[in-house]
Formats: sequence, C-alpha cells, structure tokens
Amino acid sequence: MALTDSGIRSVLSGFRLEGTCQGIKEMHSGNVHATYHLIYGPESENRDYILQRINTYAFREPQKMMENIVGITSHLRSRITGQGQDPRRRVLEVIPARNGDLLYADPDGGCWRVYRFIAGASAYDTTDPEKFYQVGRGFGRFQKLLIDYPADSLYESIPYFHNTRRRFDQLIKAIDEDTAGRVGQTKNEIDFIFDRRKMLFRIVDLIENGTLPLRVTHNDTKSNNVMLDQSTGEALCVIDLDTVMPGSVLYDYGDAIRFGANRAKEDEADTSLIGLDMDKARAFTKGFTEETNGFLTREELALLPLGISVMTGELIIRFLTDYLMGDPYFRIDYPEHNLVRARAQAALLRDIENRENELQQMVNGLLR
Ligand code: GN1
Ligand code: MG
Repeated sequence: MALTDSGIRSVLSGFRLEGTCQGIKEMHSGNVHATYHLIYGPESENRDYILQRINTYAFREPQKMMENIVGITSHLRSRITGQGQDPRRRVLEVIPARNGDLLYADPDGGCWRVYRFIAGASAYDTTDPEKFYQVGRGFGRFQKLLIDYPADSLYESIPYFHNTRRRFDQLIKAIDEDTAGRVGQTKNEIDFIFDRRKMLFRIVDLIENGTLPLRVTHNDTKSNNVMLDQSTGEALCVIDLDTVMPGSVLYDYGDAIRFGANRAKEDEADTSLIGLDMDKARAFTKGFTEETNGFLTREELALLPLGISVMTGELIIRFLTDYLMGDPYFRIDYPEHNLVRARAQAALLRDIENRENELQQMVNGLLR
C-alpha cells in the first residue's frame, strides 16, 4: 500500500537524514517491498536517499536481515576500499534510524529502512547485450568479493528460499486448500509443472549429495539489481541484499538469465513474444564467468544451463502458488497478475527446453 507524502514525511523524522526533503518518488520495480526515492539535493551532490517499507510477510525477521546486510556491506566496503575504489558508489550504505537502530517502526507497525542513494547510476529492467554483460560482471564480482565471507554467520532471511522441493510442497498444499477457488483455472499450469518435477529438484539433490558447493550467493539476480555507471556503463554496485544467503552459483546465474535474457517482460501476457535472447545470454555468461571462472568448479560451470531451467520452473511454482492462495506475497497490479506471470514463465521454460543444446554449447567453451 502506497503511503501519502505526509505519511512518508513522518517516517523520515525517524531517521537521521541530512538536509531537507525536496521530493518523494515512488519506485515500482520491486515486487515485494514499497520503495521511495527521496530527493534531497542536486544529483551531483549525492545527497538523496532510498526509503523502503519492508514486507514483513516475506521477511519475518527484518532485524536479522538487516544485520546480514550490515555484515555483508562492511566486508564489501573493506575489500573495495582495499582495491582503491570508491565505496560510496560501489556498496550499499545503511543509514540508521535516529535511535541508532537499523530499522524504524512507525506507529502502525510499518517497518522501514533507508539507504544512501547512488548518484549517476541506473538499474535496468531491460538491457541490451552490452549492458547485460556488465550486469554479469557485477554479479560475478559480487560473488568473488564474498568468497571468503563466513557463510555460516548469515541468517537465512527467507528459509529454504530456493529449495524447490519445499516450494513444490507449498504448491501442492495450495492446490489442496484452494483457498481462493482458483484451482479450476490453472489445470494446464499445474500439469506443466508436475511434468517437470524431476528437473526442478536437481539442484537441491546435487547440493545434498555434495556435487554442488554452497557459496555466499545473492539469490535475487534480476538485472535491475545491479547499478550501472551512467557515464561509463560499468557495473558499480549490487543492490537488494535481502536474500544474500548460502546457495548455489546456479541460482544466481540461472535467475539472472531467466529475467534478463527473456525477450519479453517477466509478466508479458502475450506469450508469443516470450523467449530467450541468446545474444544476451552469451553476453551475461561472458561477464559473469570472467569474474568467477577462476573459482567455480567444473561441475558448476557445466551445470549453469540447469540453473536457468530450475529458476524459471521455481518462479512458475511461486507465482502459481501465490495466485492459488489469493496473492498474499507478490505485489499485483490486477487480479490475474500472478497467473499471467506463471504462464509467462512457463512459455519461457518451453523455449529454454528447446534450446538445451545451444545452451550447453555456450558453456562448453568454458570447460576447456
Ligand atoms: C521478487 O521484489 P523483487 O523484484 O526484488 C522476489 C524474487 C523473485 C522476483 C520475481 C524476496 O523480487 O525472488 O524472483 O520478485 N524476491 C523475494 O519478479 O521473494
Ligand atoms: Mg528482491
């Protein structure tokens, strides 16, 4: 629910912000939190902020999530400073509340945080191959910089986030309960996902049997989660650190391609427009592996295409489950939105399946 300007201004008084707020713009790219750009000064002065109302249905323990973020950003800051680069443009900075807490609770129970805005940088829902290559470098570098971060110190902000077995069980429960009375409309999607059960569980199985290692991963690698420098085009800063947790590199790689190499929007209703753009897929793969090839195992590199299928399948499950439950999780713009999203992801997965050989060839070059 969007707040009025005056509601937001009263939230701002809970934070230690320098200067005077000259304008508030709601940003619409996230599907979970509500996000606002707070304008504080001329852009060249870099004094703006990002304010977010945290979705506490999705993130049950926001305090612990914020502690994760502070730990990760401190680590990144020291690495980036050590490399002689400017941490103000390359790492998120949490601005604490007036009382020193990482979050501010409004009188109605809303839970808020503030980041410093990164000036002269943009994040893109849609990219071209050159931009998407940079996004790949950004996420690859992120993983590289966190290679020595103590993964077991991270709190799991959303437990079992990419555990497709659990996600599948939740779908079955939603089908059985049919709380919103929508199961009848979704027979095709349910059949589609049931037919692909084995494939969907493969990453979880490969982690459990030790074939795939756990690393510190981002877990939400949409192209709009990397800020690119507006003047040089270079990847500057990875944002949205809410789900940084131990995971497989296949999650980060696969989700990035799922979102960023789709020819159409994630929620495109005209499924004939949906499909994988191989030039973009190759560009991302190049950027991502330029940064990570030195430490990824042969198994990880060979299995990268599996990450694309599994993440796309996972999103079908999640959108469908949310639709069947009456949309408690994702922000929707219209009543069928989650169903349209699930159908769009199913169309994408079909195309990915048709390109299995092409995708495998794309990574074979990395294995020599
Ligand atoms: C959510 O809010 P946003 O756009 O960062 C979701 C991702 C999904 C994505 C699908 C915490 O991300 O996992 O892939 O929507 N984030 C969370 O658009 O559930
Ligand atoms: Mg996110």
